[in-house]
Parts: sequence; C-alpha cells; structure tokens
Amino acid sequence: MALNEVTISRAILAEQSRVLLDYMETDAAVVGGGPSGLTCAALLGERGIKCALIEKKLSVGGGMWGGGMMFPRIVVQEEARRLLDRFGITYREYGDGYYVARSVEAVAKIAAAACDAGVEFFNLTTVEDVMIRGDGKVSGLVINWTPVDMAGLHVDPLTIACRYTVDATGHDATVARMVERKSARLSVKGESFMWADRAESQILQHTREVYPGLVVAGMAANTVAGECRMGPIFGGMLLSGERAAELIAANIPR
Ligand code: 48H
Repeated sequence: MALNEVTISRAILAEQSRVLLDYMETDAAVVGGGPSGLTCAALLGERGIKCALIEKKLSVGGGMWGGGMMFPRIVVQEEARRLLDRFGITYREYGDGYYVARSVEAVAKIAAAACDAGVEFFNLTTVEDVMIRGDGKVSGLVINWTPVDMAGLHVDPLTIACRYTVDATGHDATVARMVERKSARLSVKGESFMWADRAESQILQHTREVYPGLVVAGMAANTVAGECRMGPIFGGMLLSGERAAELIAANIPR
C-alpha cells in the first residue's frame, strides 16, 4: 500500500475534530493530568461517566514524573497501596508501611487505565476561564491552545460545557483561583508549610465541591483549604483523585 501524506493528515484532523465536537458537552472535565487528575479521570471513566482530561502541557503526569528532587521514585503509604495494586503499579516495600514505586511506571499505568476506561485527553490545551451563569454553577470551561497562551497571541478561546469540573491543577489551584477572582463566594486560602503527616491526613476532607459544579482534588484541594504540603509522597494524590471521582459519580448516577 502506497502511503499518502494528505490521507494521513485528513485522518488526524477528521478523527480529532469528531472527538472535540463530541466533547463540547461532557459529564466531567478534569483540569490537570497530574496524579490526582489522572486517577480521578480513570475512575470516572471506569464508572461509565463521560470524562475529558484537559492538560496544558504536552505530556500528562504533572509533578509525578520527577519523583523527589529528580530521583524518579515516588513513595506511597499503606493507606493508598490498594490503588497501586488497582492500577498494576509495581513497588517495593521500604518498611513501616512505606512503599516505593517508579514514577515513570506510575504515570504510564494510571494514564493507560484512563485510556482503557474511555477518557479523552486534550493535551496542549489550557483552561483560561470558567462559565458561570444564572444558576451560579460552574457549567463549562473556556479553553485555548497552550502555544497561543505561551506566545501571548490575541486569539479568542472556545468553550466546552460540563456538569462537573475537577480542579486538579496542583499547587496553584488555577481553576479555583479563576472562580475566586470573579466571585466572592470562594476564597482560596493558599498552601501552607511542609508537614507531610498533616497534609496527607487532611487531604480527603479538603477534597470536596468547593463551589457548585467545582470539585478540588490533589494539591489544589490543600491549597484552597490553606493546608500544608507533603513533599514527594503520593498516596494522598491518588486517594484524593479517587474521592473526587466518588463525589461526582454520586451525583451523576449511571
Ligand atoms: C490545563 C493545567 C492548568 C490549566 C495547570 O501538579 P500536579 O502533579 O497536580 P496533583 O495535585 O495531581 O499532584 C501534585 C504533586 O505532583 C505535587 O506537586 C506534590 C505532591 N507536591 C508536594 C510538595 O510538597 O511539593 O499536576 C497538575 C497538572 C499539571 O500537569 C499542569 O500542567 C496542569 O495541571 N495544569 N492544565 N489548564 N490552566 N494549570
């Protein structure tokens, strides 16, 4: 078979345009493809919930690729070991309920689980604003190509509608801060000092719907709550992603 370059280009454009048109309306939009966002998306997808994962960078994985100070290993505590097992991530027991996994394997396997569960990925796409209308609920996202943002080009965005948004944007809690800038009903307290035990033990209680239609997960949950950071232990990120998926699934029954 002689390969035709125009056919290859048409195939990419036709297929991604079809997907983009389909996902102009979705049940859930997870903003940020770090450990909490990937976990949340995978578990939403596994429940049959239509889910888009929007990631501004070229690759998903967020802060998990780099492990601790560029040593590509992550630590997960006993409470979250079952999620390593669930995603088929191998690990070694370090002792005393600490487990060490390869960061590359962890990212790859959770991302693969999300793909298998039918999640659609929109990478190189930046969320730059939210839609809030008369009902006071976050009902959609304003998106643009990341290179447009990086180049500072004046190009108007597009929008997608979603029943639930997950802010999984990490330390900056970017989506929650967008809401805070325009609504007095949400206050982002900002991240506090390093205190791993406290940060990890509180993250599930901070993983919640902080504004109608907006759930915060992962480090963004602690940032909104004024909670501590935890360093390169990732159990809380996985558990928080799972909790966010449970909260949304409870409101979008299948
Ligand atoms: C689209 C966006 C936008 C946007 C950002 O930082 P992450 O890995 O987030 P978490 O919360 O899943 O994991 C946090 C963890 O990696 C970490 O940093 C820890 C545990 N730190 C502890 C400590 O003490 O330092 O991923 C967030 C993702 C990134 O990939 C961003 O590119 C993406 O969100 N993102 N995507 N539109 N506006 N803003």
